[in-house]
Amino acid sequence: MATLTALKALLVFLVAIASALFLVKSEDTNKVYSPCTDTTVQVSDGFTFSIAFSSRTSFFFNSSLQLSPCDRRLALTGQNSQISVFRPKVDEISLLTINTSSFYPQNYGGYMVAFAGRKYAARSLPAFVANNTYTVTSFTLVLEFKKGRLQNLYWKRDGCAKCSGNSEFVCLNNQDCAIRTSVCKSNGSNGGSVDCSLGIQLAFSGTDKHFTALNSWYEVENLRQYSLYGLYSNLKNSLTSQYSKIF
Ligand SMILES: *[C@@H]1O[C@H](CO)[C@@H](O)[C@H](O)[C@H]1NC(C)=O
Ligand SMILES: *[C@@H]1O[C@H](CO)[C@@H](O)[C@H](O)[C@H]1NC(C)=O
Ligand SMILES: *[C@@H]1O[C@H](CO)[C@@H](O)[C@H](O)[C@H]1NC(C)=O
Ligand SMILES: CC(=O)N[C@H]1CO[C@H](CO)[C@@H](O)[C@@H]1O
Repeated sequence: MATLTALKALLVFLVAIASALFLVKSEDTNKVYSPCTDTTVQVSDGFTFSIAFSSRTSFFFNSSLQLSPCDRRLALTGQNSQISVFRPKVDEISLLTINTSSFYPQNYGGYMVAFAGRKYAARSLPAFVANNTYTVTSFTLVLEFKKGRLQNLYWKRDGCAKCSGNSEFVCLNNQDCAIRTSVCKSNGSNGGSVDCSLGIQLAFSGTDKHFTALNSWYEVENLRQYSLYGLYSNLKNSLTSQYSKIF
């Protein structure tokens, strides 16, 4: 009886250690939840950044200088724009989705910019998403860190590798594979049956605040950019297999 009690105690102890290890491993130590505040992160922290949708010109101050949407001089809030906030885990491969069943990017200027930080403000170049003729649904965004601080955000293009051989697709500027907006549900009652929701594949590169290398970018590159869509069941039907379904 005594040994049984001891065994039970040992088990409880082991379980406690196991959950403590688990907690340590998955703990999010980043207390910054605003995309317009500076922070430094480590692997397994959450990291908050944002994507703004607006016209291309609205991301430029005085028509020439591209500023972060966090910069008040842009006055994006006074414009026709929308903001989405995300908090992915650092160095974890994530696929962000923006459902366009009630949000039409073409009605908000049709371009997007990813951004985070204030004093160390980083922003991507504006990427074309949609107008009444074309919609781009697949993107890869690389978040580059140095000692845990975000340095750069950039769109990684694949030169339309997935675009050839389908007449409903058009390669825009040798970089984005676009579908005709007229076949998208997001073109309202004039539209077609395709769910043209946006998929944004994230990848992390550089180093975290303990100089640990962030490797998810290499994983994405080696797996090939779009193979991951198949792992996400709700997107499998909407982003990739839909294409073969309708053509
Ligand atoms: C805006 O740009 C013009 C010419 O490009 C320049 O003369 C002017 O000083 C700029 N204004 C500001 C506030 O930077
Ligand atoms: C978007 O939302 C609609 C309606 O809620 C849903 O039917 C559709 O599957 C969603 N698309 C994605 C990609 O999650
Ligand atoms: C839509 O965007 C494409 C690519 O940027 C451009 O070539 C085309 O002229 C645009 N169409 C309209 C109606 O704005
Ligand atoms: C809601 C919406 O974006 N409707 C557009 C559907 O496509 C036609 C042209 O193909 C546009 O004129 C509509 O504005």
